[in-house]
Amino acid sequence: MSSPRQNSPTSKDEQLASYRLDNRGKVMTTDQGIPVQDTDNSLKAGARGPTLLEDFHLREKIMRFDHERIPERVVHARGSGAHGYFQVYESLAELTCAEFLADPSVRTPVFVRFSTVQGSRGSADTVRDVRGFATKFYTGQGNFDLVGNNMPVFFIQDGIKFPDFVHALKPEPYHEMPQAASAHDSFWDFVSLAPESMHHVIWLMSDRALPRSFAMMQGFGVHTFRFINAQGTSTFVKFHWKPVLGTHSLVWDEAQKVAGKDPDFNRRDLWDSIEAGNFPEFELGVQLIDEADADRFGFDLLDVTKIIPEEEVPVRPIGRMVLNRNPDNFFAETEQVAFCVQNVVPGIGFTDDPMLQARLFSYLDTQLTRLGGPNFAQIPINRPVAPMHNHQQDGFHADPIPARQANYHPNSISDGSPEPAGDAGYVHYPEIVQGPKIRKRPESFADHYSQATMFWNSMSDWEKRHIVAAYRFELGKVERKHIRQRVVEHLTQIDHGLAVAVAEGIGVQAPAKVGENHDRRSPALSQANMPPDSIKGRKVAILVADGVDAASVTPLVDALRAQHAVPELLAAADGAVTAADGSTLPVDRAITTMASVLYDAVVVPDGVTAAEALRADGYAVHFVAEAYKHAKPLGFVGAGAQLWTAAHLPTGGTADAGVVTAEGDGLGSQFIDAFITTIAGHRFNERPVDAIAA
Ligand code: HDE
Repeated sequence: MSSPRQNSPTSKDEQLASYRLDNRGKVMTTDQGIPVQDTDNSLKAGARGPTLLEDFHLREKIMRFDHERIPERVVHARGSGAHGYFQVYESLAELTCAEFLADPSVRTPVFVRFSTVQGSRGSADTVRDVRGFATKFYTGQGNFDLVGNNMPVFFIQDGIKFPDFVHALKPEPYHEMPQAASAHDSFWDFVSLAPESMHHVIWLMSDRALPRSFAMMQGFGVHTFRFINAQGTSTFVKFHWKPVLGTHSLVWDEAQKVAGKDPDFNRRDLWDSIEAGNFPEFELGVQLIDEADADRFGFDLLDVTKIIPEEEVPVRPIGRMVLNRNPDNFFAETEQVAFCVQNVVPGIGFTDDPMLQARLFSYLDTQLTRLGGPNFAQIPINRPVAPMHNHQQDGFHADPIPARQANYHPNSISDGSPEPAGDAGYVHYPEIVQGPKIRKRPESFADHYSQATMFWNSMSDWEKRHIVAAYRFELGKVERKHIRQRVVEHLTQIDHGLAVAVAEGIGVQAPAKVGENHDRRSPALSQANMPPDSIKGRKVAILVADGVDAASVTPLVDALRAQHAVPELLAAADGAVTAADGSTLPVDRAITTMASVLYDAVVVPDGVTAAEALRADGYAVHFVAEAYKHAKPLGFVGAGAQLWTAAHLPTGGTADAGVVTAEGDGLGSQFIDAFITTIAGHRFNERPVDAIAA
């Protein structure tokens, strides 16, 4: 069954449709197609007697159940997928011979999987972590997999260190704790012994590690790739995904609570948005660098711990991706999709980045264990829409039936077919390489701190506060003091003030100052510089009780819905409330089944009786206080303002930031407009919230 608001099906949708299984109105059979008499009672010798081995349905049913699990991904185990399409704005033929980037009229089908890195398949969505952002483009020239993250750098410079890094990051091997968290000794031990990680670690300590939604985070190809055009000219390229809804984050206390209240928070948001027709959209952009210019940056483009600041090389928007269909089945699609970094189409090539090179092996290799053999490309979600012909054969689960033909090349039995395409096929960029075989890191990879400093310098005050708090939280969970100390010794190389602020919170010696902060910054890195966006997909809780003023609810609900936000009425019990004018307002959720952390904004409407009932309900008062603490937009209408007082919220100056009020004579469009603008502002981190007990 497809989603209600799906656009016209892509070639991939059509291909997948032929594999769709529809059981409705059908007779139950065994895997062999034999009709089943009864699936609730096993075959026994007498109703109370022993079960008979003869019962082939019982044996098959239990056998299939016993083998339902496959190994979860060794990293990025927890993920959520969506179908959609990508369309280029204008031909990029002068840069690349990739056909899907040449024709603006072509909609290339895509399947995207967003993921966390550390946690197991069943772990919570809102942990502090990097998010995977992997896209499979089903192009007419075969599959192109852009397997990126929501942060533009990586922890290590050489893929050979990846197993060590992941072992240190994952739960510690003696007791398998902690789950889905970097706040433990082995992670901080490793990163403090591998200073190349410092740039990525500061990103991880920032709010970028807590995306509000998969549709509100950036994506990056991370490595430098190549575009190669028809003349064989290569241009270095960095890929960027920019979310149309803007880049927005949760705050850490909120993220931790969401992990308990709704561990599926990001997954649910993605699913619900697509079902509601609020399709997540991303713009694909590229930074293009002539190979001849590659040396001008003061760092190495092959070093994956570095970014090219957008102010130095602007991101050129090249196309748009829309995610408009939820998968039909989680296992068949999201779990079995096999992204492989090696999957590139003509016109896109690799560089010598040693991380990229190691990945070219790993992704192909890991699927053998994960998907049970070499034929994983035949699983429907992995099949290209481009035709597939070669002499690779057999192995577990081989689908096609090569019909009476030669299985080698060259041959004369099948007219020599299939024939390689020659230069019309994929041509590896003929880079000239030479050098002694050595295990060495180039000198150009040696600077581990200056871009971490640039990131720190580029943050607003509240972003800096969040970063310091994150280091303090994480290091506060590290048992060994010498590891904490070693980390702050690195931080002082980034910024002395940062190191001192962190040291003060974790009971270690403040390190000495080593050199001056270079004061370079890249404003594009700060979320504070990203302008407010639409309120599409934002969830708004409206707290109601009997006696609520319907006139301060209904127009607001209508206005929010018109902007594709998701207002919900919450009351002490599910069902409906009776408004002051005697009308009935349906309740969407009982307040006790939800929490403020599951909403972006909260409104308390007018109505004296309702406000009195709400202020006597500790859950409702806490709801308001917590939303305030988490810097969320709040709206109080008329008597609803009693909740502000009951929650002991401060007033005046920055305390009022993001709080919209209206007098009790109904809802003017002024309140609605102001509230909508406030929701678009997302969070008001300048509020003084330390004293709020929530
Ligand atoms: Fe991965 N990574 N990775 N990685 N990675 C995997 O492949 C690996 C790296 C990324 O939704 C695995 O199919 C090595 C960077 C994403 O299915 C595995 C190295 C970036 C996903 C693997 C890296 C990523 C993976 C596990 C160092 C950002 C999830 C299952 C050389 C550019 C894809 C799988 C999905 C998954 C190996 C580093 C992103 C084990 C060896 C850098 C988004 O093959």
